[in-house]
Amino acid sequence: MYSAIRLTAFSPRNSFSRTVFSLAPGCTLHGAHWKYHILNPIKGDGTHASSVFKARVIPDHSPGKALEAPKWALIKVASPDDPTASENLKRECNIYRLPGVASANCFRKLYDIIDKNTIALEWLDTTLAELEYRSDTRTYRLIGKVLREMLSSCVILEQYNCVNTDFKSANVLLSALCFSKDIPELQTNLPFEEEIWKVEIPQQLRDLLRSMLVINPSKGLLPWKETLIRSRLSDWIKYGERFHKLAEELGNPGILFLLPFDCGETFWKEKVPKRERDYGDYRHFATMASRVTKAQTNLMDPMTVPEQIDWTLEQAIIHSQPVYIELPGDMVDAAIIASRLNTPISVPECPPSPNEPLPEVLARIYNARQPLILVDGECRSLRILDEVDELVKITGWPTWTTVFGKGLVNEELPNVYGHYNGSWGSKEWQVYFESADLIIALGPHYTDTNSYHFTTIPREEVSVSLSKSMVQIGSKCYRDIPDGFLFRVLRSLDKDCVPQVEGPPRSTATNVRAAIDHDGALVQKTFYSFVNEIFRPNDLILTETGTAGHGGRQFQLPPHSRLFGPATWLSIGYMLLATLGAIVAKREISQNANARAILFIGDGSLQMSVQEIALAFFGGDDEQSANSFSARTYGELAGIVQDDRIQKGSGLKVVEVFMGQEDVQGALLNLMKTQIAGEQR
Ligand SMILES: Cc1ncc(C[n+]2csc(CCOP(=O)(O)OP(=O)(O)O)c2C)c(N)n1
Repeated sequence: MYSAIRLTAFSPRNSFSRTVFSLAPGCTLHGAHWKYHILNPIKGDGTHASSVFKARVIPDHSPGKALEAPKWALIKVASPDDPTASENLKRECNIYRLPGVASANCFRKLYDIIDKNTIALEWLDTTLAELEYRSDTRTYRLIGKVLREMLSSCVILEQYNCVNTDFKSANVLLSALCFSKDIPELQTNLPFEEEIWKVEIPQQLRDLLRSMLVINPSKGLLPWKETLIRSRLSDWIKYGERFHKLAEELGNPGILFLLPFDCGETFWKEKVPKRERDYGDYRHFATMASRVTKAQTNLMDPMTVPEQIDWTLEQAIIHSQPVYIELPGDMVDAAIIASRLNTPISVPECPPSPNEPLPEVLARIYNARQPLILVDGECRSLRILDEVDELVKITGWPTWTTVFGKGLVNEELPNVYGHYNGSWGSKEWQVYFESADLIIALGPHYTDTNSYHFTTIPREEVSVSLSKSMVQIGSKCYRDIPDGFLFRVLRSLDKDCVPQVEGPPRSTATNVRAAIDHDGALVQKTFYSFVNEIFRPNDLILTETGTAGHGGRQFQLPPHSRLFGPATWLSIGYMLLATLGAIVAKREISQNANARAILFIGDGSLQMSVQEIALAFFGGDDEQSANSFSARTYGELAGIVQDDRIQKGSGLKVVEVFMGQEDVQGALLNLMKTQIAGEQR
């Protein structure tokens, strides 16, 4: 783990020397790894026997020197006239070079020994002495980290029979990542006791700082007295619930030390930082999400944020399931290291399982007499659309989609019939479907909306279903099947053994436009076929819950277009926002500023999120009033569809169409009739 808290290797000294040896800003030092361009001298805390400078590191690109260079370094120079300072610098180097110290994150890195009086060290932005205490969770976390790094350093030094005799806040170096982006101005260092009484902090924190941060070199680390621990223990028990809450919030039981026992309720409510406050527990959302996510993470610590985000996204990619990343309010402006962005998230490959039912599936295919393929919506998240396309083309078998699967196969292929709507569609299709002896169901998603109230789910005994990590043949389930099963089926398939079959007649494409009465009112039954002609390849087409979602099932989609319709939860108001998001993504991915998204939405649903239309105005180059249309008849709609502003214009276009209040079709009509009958009883 990258840590940005470093301790300096201490430099024991017999006397202080005030002789300062100076380097001129602008001069360049040559080290074994890099060159160092001196910028300016650094003012220390007055206790150092050597001079220090900030330097810019000049990378060395010559062969064999490809070591990744940091941006800055600190140059430390001992005066050549001061033998004690030189001796101290030498000792300091020896300590930095101890293998345990050199490899530990808690010590500053030694970059180069330039000569016997000059060394180059890692640059860190500030020290603990310069950091202003704030009563917030980030400061508490920082204290926890400082303590951890300090104690780790003691353990490492102990291996070499060394102790750090120079613990002080000016020697605890911090990177800007540890705290707020604003590094405070240098402040005068007052003696510790005076300093901590200047800020309002819980008594426990004072105790902690006194015992842990201020080390008396002659006495070492002072342990708490047994009597003190006894008295605190009863408090810890008394305030157990508060402790538990804070420990949960801050992710560390170390908060035990910080619990303010000696202050009243007001202090607890107003001063102790806790996200919960009086506004309720924000983590309820994370808890709720935990039921439907594959992985969750809570971004509490800037040091670990990049790894946490990458891991969580990796889980989403591996499992194709939702994940939840929790971003506490006080982390929004935290700086983090961005270097991981250079490496794409890689997903480990799974070897095929020896128990997967490849022979069984192939046998079903070769022996089929009346087969069909049913493409459902999960194929997209299974990332098998190329394989689905190949299977549909290789077999030439009759292929239907579910509602959710619509748009996932090329509807212009001769063996693709469109979406299967059971008893609401062609009788010949229904007969073929219900008497099929093999249905290859790809990416099934059997909700009531997606299966015409469960009436179009294939019979289990004739089905071969491919889901995430599962293959089901009849009633037998094969679990833990690695991704790529359909790919392996295709590679093993002997094309000459695939039976050629005759499907039912395709629907005769009637010329809807010609059959429509020009002056007639717009009706659900023919509206969707009528507007179909506005679609072009690559369009995004979205249909909101309600009549629009049902009607959109009739669209015949051009190649490479995508249809997003309601398939499961159907929350009205969602599709408008989805349209705005989808078109932004589409334009970015396709690098085509003219890519189009077409939304069909009822007036009821529109009201849920209509204000967001304001967003869509950004990027439009025409006057909006010139882009609003309305139609009540097919004649009016035909004129609008042909209008150049619709055909060629850019920006948002709104076409308002009017239809009867109880004008519904298909499965929705049944629902409405049942509802009306129920209300009349
Ligand atoms: C948040 C939410 N509330 C209620 C519903 C139930 N619901 C489904 S469709 C619909 C009517 C939508 O009206 P409109 O958008 O005008 O569509 P249409 O009348 O054309 O079907 C309602 C209330 C829902 N799906 N989601």
